[in-house]
Amino acid sequence: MARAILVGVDVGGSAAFDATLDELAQLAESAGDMPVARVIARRKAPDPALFVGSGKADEIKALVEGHRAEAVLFDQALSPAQQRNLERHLGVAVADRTMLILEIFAARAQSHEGKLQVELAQLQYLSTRLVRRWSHLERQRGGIGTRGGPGEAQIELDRRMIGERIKTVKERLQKVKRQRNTQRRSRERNQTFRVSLVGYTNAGKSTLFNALVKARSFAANQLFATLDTTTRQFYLEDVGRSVSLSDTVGFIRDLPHKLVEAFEATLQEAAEADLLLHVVDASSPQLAEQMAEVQRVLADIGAGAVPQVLVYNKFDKLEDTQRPRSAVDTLELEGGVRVPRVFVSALDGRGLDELREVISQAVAGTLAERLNVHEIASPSPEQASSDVADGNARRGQQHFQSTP
Ligand SMILES: Nc1nc2c(ncn2[C@@H]2O[C@H](COP(=O)(O)OP(=O)(O)OP(=O)(O)O)[C@@H](O)[C@H]2O)c(=O)[nH]1
Ligand SMILES: [Mg+2]
Repeated sequence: MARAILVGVDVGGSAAFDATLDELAQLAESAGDMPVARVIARRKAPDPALFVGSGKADEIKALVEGHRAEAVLFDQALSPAQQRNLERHLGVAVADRTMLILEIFAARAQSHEGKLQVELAQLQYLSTRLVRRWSHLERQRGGIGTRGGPGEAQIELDRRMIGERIKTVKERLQKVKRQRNTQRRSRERNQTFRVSLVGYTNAGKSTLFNALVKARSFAANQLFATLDTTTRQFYLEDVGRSVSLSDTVGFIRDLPHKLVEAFEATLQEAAEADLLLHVVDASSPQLAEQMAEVQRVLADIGAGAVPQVLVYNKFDKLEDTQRPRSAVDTLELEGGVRVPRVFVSALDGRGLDELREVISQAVAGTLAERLNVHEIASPSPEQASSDVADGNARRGQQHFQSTP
């Protein structure tokens, strides 16, 4: 475990800036680091050389020495030059958010395809930079490590080797993709109704997946616990047929675009689904931002038009005042689309019957009709977890018992 200093830079007062650095801390821990101090900086624009100003850089250096830290982690993306200059200035490994996400992905990938996808994303990231933190990857490629910093000639050589490796990995991925397409076509012939779980990382997708199909998918209080897609059949009594349910990789703010591209095959699962269960952590203070981020990624991967059900999970963690009066209602998304919303606790099972019923209605094609008939006032996303109208759904009269 490397002792790490966390740095967040608020550039131009961005709304997405997380002053708590809590998510960065979670990412760091998931990547195997131990955060020992947090630093916040504000700038109109990033410094081209060091990202932060030189005064701030010295402050960080003092913290590194004071805490005997081995790494400095930035919540924002660094350019290759900034990263290299910072490593020289601070004398320790410097990583940004993208790098942490890639490390977590690398540690979690299980399937052949998942591993290839992560390797490709890591190589693409590395192709523009050489960094201390991944010196093991450089050594694997025959590089000289980073003591004293690699020379320019070495960097050129490494770049050529990375380029070749990227080509090989891409070819292998193509092959896996062809196999996957064959499997998909056979599924299409079966005309299985496909449901995909999507949502922000740590929202509880795998826990919900397990609760619905009674399987044992890996669920943990870590970011990106799930990387590879798992699919199971699951029987709906109401409509007397099985549907397939897929658990997928979680989304996160500023998910690097290259990464999304690399995970295209995995995310394709979501884009081709007949129904998306968008799982949100209803107890998260960042609920609105997380939902908006997921909608953005969904649009990005071509899944914007797939019918959605919002699943407000972790109901058990909500305060009494935040609890809805009915288990099922509807919510208007940005852009005016009205979607059903179900409150559940994947952990204790509350709301799962209602969720199964909503899925059944989607399979039977009666969900849209239900939405048109019952109009309600729509709360803004900020109020989404507390301001819940009732009596909007056919069985909206079902109320949750308050917890004992
Ligand atoms: N209190 C409470 N905790 C929950 C609930 N559902 C999931 N959790 C917890 O939330 C954490 C994350 O759950 P996962 O199911 O791994 O979440 P995920 O969305 O699959 O996360 P990634 O695969 O990392 O994207 C775990 O510690 C779960 O035990 C719930 O309904 N209530
Ligand atoms: Mg998961």
